[in-house]
Amino acid sequence: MRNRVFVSCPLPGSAVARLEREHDVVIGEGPRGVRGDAFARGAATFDAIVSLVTDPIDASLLERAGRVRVVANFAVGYDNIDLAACAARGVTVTNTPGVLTEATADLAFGLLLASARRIAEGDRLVRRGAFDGWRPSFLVGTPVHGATLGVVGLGRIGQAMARRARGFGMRVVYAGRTRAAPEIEKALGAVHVPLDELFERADFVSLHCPLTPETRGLVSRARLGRMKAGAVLVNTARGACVDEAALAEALVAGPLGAAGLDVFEDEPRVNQSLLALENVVMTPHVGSADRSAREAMAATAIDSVLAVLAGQRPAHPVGG
Ligand code: 8YV
Repeated sequence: MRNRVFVSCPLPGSAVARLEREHDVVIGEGPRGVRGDAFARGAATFDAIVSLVTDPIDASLLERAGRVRVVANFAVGYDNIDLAACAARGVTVTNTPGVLTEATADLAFGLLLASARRIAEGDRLVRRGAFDGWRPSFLVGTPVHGATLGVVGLGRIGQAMARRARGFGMRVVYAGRTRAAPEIEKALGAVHVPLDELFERADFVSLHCPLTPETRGLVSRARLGRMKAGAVLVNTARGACVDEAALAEALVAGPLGAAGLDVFEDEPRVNQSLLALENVVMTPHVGSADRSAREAMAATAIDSVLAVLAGQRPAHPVGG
């Protein structure tokens, strides 16, 4: 039987064409997704939704879309989805873990290097014609080799980040809800430490945790205050894990030396005080934005929809 599927926006690759062969697909209007007219017009008729992190899936949306059986999030994070509201209506929720691990770790390490070695600042300087000759103390940055990386959340992406750090001759400490298996700790040379100690010991702190009530505001004013002078924060997880106002202050008054941010508290809005700072490198939530990762995310999300609509268990259910 053909079902009706709402796909939040056009997706890369051929996965949506595959879905269209079996079901009727309505594609939303770019970033408006479930807030757009295409969704509003068909809400009561959709059996499945492919959502983005920018689509809030809550009780009131599910009320309007009463036929929906599966919400397949085109992301590994699912903090945009009210899992309890979905469970209450028997709606299956899925995500796309695994396929974006290396891409996200690549960007996180890129932000680490760019913040430490002032790459974006140097680029801006060259472009405005301010490169007026070599000097020993010109644009000197933070050493990466031999420094300590603190990984918050040693899941798939945290581990991929730790592997990159080892390749650059860094020491790795980590903190997180769950302790990694001894063989993972051994392979990565990663030492488990309490969260506050991580902030005190690390030269670089990189966030790889989901946004949950426990991790909201995890990088608080107090924890920023515990960081080493000149330390660097990298965030490719979720903006709301960081108190952005406190971060901006710590970048101006210390102790922070720099930050590399791919995510923001109130996307797509970016805190004005961060925009004014030279020692922040910012990218617009592009952690998973490499071609193969994005095509694999689409394929994974569409496979989940096809499975649930065929009465099968999807490969990546979340929330039970
Ligand atoms: C996505 C992400 O690019 O997977 C996640 O949780 O944050 C990114 O990989 C973004 O969510 C787009 O849906």
